Amino acid sequence: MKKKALIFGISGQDGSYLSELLNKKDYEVHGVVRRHSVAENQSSRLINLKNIKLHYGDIQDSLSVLNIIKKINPGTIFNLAAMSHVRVSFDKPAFTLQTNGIGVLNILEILRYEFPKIKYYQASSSEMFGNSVDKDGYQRLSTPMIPTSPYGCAKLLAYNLVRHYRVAYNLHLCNGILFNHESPRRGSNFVTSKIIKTAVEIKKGKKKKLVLGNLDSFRDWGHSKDYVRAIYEIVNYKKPLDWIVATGEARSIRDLCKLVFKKLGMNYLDYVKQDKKYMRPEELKYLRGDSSQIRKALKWKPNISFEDMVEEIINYWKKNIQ
Ligand code: F7E
Repeated sequence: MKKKALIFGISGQDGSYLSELLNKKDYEVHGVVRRHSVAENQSSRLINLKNIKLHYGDIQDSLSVLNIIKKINPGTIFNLAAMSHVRVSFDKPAFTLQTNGIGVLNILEILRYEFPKIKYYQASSSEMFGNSVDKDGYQRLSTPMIPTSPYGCAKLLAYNLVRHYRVAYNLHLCNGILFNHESPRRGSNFVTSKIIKTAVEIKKGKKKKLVLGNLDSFRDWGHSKDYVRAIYEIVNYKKPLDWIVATGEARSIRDLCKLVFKKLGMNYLDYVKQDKKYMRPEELKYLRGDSSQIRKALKWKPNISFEDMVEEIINYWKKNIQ
């Protein structure tokens, strides 16, 4: 019999790459989507739709979660569902807490009472660290977690619930603390896609300026395709644990602008403007993850370099902007 996986948040960047990976590994893949008024947007990232079974549901709606799990009886659940935009979380803090925090509790309660054998992966985030950095310039599992956004606070609640339920009820629950990860499928309101898409539009004469917020924060950017491989390994490891997934390289938003505009034959200083509407009430300034644990125990490492990823996203937008 085929192994079955259920993905909450399948319509997002990581959900789409993960479903492709699971298809290749011969899983029967099920995914949960929320209703979207433009039906095409529910599945626009799901390239191989005929191999995926979609179900309507929402992690805020416990009964919908229970019914879907009962119907499918999966061996593994991946929870990638979230309100994933950090800046928007300042505008919708209660919704963010409900979805990213209580939504996770809803799934864990169902596993605890009804399905204690299911393996569970929780999409935790480097945003949980806030501005804590160890003396050597990295974040790792022992780094204090002091989030600087409602998004980070909600993710930390979920992270702690997973750790607590794992021990208290002896469940196979894992946290992957993923640092920023990008791809052509990244939404264009996240900074990598926004910079690259707008720079291509400027190059094609469709826009005159790129308006950003903080240019001097640093992020550790990897490729989503590499990170879903890590997710798969994490949940299938013999022991349920917490893991850091990162490249270990930090670059500023300014560095990214410089690189992208240069690749397109322009100077970013001629086009980039700042506006405080894109600033955050509290900014997370520096992220750089120490992923030595996963590199050693699971032999995981990123295969796609930062430069190649940027090139891939530039080519995607060049092709898709007429
Ligand atoms: O911002 C700065 C912004 O929105 C990156 C999510 O996947 O990764 C992501 O969260 C940086 C920040 O990602 C603009 O202030 C400047 O310093 O691309 P972002 P994020 O907030 O780091 C973590 C790991 C997650 O878990 C999240 O779900 O770029 N920045 N100007 C800007 N950011 C945006 N979005 N737009 C700007 O105009």
